[in-house]
Amino acid sequence: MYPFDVVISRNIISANSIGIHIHAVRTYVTHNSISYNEYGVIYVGSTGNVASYNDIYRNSLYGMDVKEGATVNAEHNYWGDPSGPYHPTVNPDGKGDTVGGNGEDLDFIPWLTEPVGHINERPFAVLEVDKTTVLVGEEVTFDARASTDDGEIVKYLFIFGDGTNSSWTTLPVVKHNYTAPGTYNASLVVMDNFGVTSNNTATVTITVRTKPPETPPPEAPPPTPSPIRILTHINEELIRILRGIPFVGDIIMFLEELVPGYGALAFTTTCLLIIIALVVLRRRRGVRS
Ligand SMILES: [Ca+2]
Ligand SMILES: [Ca+2]
Repeated sequence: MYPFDVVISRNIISANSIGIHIHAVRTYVTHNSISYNEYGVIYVGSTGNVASYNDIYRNSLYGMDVKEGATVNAEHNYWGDPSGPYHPTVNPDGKGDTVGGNGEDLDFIPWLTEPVGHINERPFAVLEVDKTTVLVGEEVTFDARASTDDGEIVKYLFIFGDGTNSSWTTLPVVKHNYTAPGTYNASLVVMDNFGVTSNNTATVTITVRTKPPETPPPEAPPPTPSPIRILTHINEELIRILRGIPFVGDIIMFLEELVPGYGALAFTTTCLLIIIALVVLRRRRGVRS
């Protein structure tokens, strides 16, 4: 298109360092959405440019700038706010993108108070996990589906906080496991269909614990004296006493001969009543005689 060397129209130019860098050519820039770049449009050393009916907004440093004697007629653009672009002297109350120049080499007056086309909003990232405390090697599910945008979220970047990430992926749900114990701040960045990325903080803290050691075999309970052993002990004492008694001692010794060793002890309890009965019987006889 005469008198221009280049026509740039109907593009979405988003999320770059410099959206359009024009050097030594005469350009006509129209009906573009130029947003979320650091610099929207920079003209270097070329004169007679025209830029009209563009939406130029939310470029972080400059919406438009001119360098090395470049000139541009930049009337009738929307700069992100009805108050126009910010220029420190020509329009200090402008709340839109910042413009450079001296007010003549970059002529932005008049500006549009309404956008020409669609104003894209930055996406908002929301990160959710199925659990925040896991063991080493245990799988964690990271879910970005609660993220929002005015348009569409097309890519996700999960940063796991352990030095690894998912790379940009179209999958909104991914799984990851941690190989070492510790506390990890996982985060999420999402990208919309304009290529614009979220800039809100979407983090989740994951605590990873060491696997517990194999459960040791239960310790044997301390030995409790068994009733039988106590009984045996009593019996031993009893036998010692009984041995000293005339006649009774003879019976004991007879029983021990009959069933040697502990067998005799087993007998004693059973035989105790018999022995006592014999003693009592003998005494009665003694009383009678
Ligand atoms: Ca003008
Ligand atoms: Ca968007």
